Amino acid sequence: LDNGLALTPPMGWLSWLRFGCTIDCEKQPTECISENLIKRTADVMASEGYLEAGYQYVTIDDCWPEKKRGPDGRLVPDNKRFPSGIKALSRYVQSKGLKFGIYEDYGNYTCAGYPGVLGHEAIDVATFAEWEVDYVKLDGCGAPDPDEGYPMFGKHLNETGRPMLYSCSWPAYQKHPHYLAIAESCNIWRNYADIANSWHSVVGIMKWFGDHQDEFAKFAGPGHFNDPDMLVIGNSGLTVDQARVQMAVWSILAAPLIMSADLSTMKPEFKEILLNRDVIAVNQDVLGKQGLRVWTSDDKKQVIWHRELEGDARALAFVNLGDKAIDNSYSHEQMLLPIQDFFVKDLYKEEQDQILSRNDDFHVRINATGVKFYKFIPKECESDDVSENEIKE
Ligand code: A2G
Repeated sequence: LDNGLALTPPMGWLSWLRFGCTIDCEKQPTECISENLIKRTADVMASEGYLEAGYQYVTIDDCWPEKKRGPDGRLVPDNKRFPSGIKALSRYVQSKGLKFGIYEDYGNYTCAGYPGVLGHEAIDVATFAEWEVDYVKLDGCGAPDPDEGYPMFGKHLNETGRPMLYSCSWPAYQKHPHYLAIAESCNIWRNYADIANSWHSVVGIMKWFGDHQDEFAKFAGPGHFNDPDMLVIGNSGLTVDQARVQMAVWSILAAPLIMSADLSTMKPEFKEILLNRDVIAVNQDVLGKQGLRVWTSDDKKQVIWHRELEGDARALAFVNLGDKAIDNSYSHEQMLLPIQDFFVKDLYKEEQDQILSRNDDFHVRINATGVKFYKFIPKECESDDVSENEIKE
């Protein structure tokens, strides 16, 4: 969508994966979907380096409104959980230098049974603009005709004159999505099933994105990106190695980097992954070109992902899906690299910078259910990234 937003994949936080539809604030005061949760999250994002690293949007997913609209037909937030109202909350979030997002569904009800948009398009969009919302996720449970509804809702958004990033769940509810139309109407769009708090789920999404990449990778670019769903990193379901895999592959995919964890109890080893500047720089590369799965071993356990970056550089993720460490060498051809010399930087900084000659294979050792993630910079067009003397010996 050409609205000036999401020129690189949006980064932020969304409540769903971690907090779901927890609504009993008496029993679960720190877990429930409430203004306290959003404020607490915004505070940490602004004060602990997330905003500085690029994470900007704080978005409430499902289960925020009252079950019934107000007498004027407007959506109203649950008055126990959002006593100050949404406008005050968006102001609070914005006062921290962050941006504020909200969720609705293009059906009669949201997936969790809260009021949906059907028949209320104009008034809901006007309400969001009045609340100074910066980001709208529009889900698709019970959507009668997504091909008509999503562009129409987008037109309403546009007519408010307020820039609101438009996140569509449109293709996730279709067998044969019309990606050209989707990319014209939406800034980001969910292609596939919801992510869950497990390695199994992350592996399933990576496999699906690889298997189907020819259908939609080409529609990614500045202003419009495919969305494989939230980062699981920081929750119980992924080990540190597995979290590095998700962060690397999501960066190759030019995917939105949307966290969904309790930032106030985030362990340092996961925070370090989420804040890795070199990895984020791959995700945020200005070309906005989505990377591809370029090689899979016969036993399907080794996978190479490859993304083209500005300045003819490439990011390559060597993923080990198996439960034993791998030692292997790969040819330029397997890695889909042109036959030339490269500077190679390990983006998780376990290894020293190295040089790969045009005549050599590239040797990689990968932990079980882990990744090695490198940037390959063509040697002739030496960049500021790596200078000769940085590469000692
Ligand atoms: O509703 C759907 O399952 C959403 N999926 C999920 O992300 C979450 O918003 C949930 C809330 O009830 C898609 O948007 C594809």
